Amino acid sequence: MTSREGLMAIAEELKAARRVAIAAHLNPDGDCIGSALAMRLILRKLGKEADVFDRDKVPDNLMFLAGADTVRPLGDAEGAYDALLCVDCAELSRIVSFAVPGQKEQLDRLMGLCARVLQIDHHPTNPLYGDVQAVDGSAAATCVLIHDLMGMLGVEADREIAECLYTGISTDTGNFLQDNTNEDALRVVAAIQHTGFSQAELGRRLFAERRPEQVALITRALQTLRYDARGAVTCMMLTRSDFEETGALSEDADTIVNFGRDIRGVHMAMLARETEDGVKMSLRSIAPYQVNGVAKAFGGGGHEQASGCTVRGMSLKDAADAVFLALQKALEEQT
Ligand SMILES: [Mn+2]
Repeated sequence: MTSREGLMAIAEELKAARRVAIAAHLNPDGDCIGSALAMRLILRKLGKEADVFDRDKVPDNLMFLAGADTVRPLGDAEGAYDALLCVDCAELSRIVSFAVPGQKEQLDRLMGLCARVLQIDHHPTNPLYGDVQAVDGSAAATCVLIHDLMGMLGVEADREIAECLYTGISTDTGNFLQDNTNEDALRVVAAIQHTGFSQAELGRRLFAERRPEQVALITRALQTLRYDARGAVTCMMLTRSDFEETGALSEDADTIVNFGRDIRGVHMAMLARETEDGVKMSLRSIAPYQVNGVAKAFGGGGHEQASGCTVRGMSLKDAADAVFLALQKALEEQT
């Protein structure tokens, strides 16, 4: 089944449904929350009941989306649903953590309430777990597929739906700066312009605005910035007390490594942060240089230009030094 055929089959199932549960993935991002909330609004326009479930809370910066305050934990699901619609979930173990006791049972319970499992996703590794699947690995975001489904359902976008779709597409393409930004993604952005949503306002909320605690954490990380002898590899560090004293959250550190990467002349960058579970490393590079080999050597993995690993049994400084040296070696080998 092509993803278009999958979407058409899902459209038919949804037209016949009265009550739909929508599942987004754990540690939710803009694309899964945007997809789930857009589907909720679309189904409500068709007179259906639709509830969104997520293991985790909607991140602060996405709470402005319509319906964000209705997202509930999986355990809250009550009564029978005609379908469970999984959006942006690359596998069932992305909906709940199978490693945490009791969570798989929660998902099993939710699936038991739902007559059918439908899935819409854009991760090429998706093992196709649903009864009906619409998986398109070439789509920039699940929200692109949601827009196509909306057309098949005969629903017109309004401002609230447009904000959800734009949030998913812009966040999954790194604000349209990543290589996955393609014609289909931009076509959807063009098609929702008439709703009058503000790209400037969304861009500010999603990409520019920072919490004061986050700025304080960035300041501390930048003070630790060091370069290798060629000025081509950078390293930054954050201690647990940096987080405690600034009041910053772990998610506030997520993009700090980019400051080290985006300096002219730098090819590879790393951020080492002390956590309860060892020293967590974020590694970045600029193509064609690759950091995933180093991540793998330290028990981690990821993409060629963005990967990570956790080093245990070493101090922050020792772990950072070891990975910093490994990056310098890797760069030599790749040059
Ligand atoms: Mn996505």
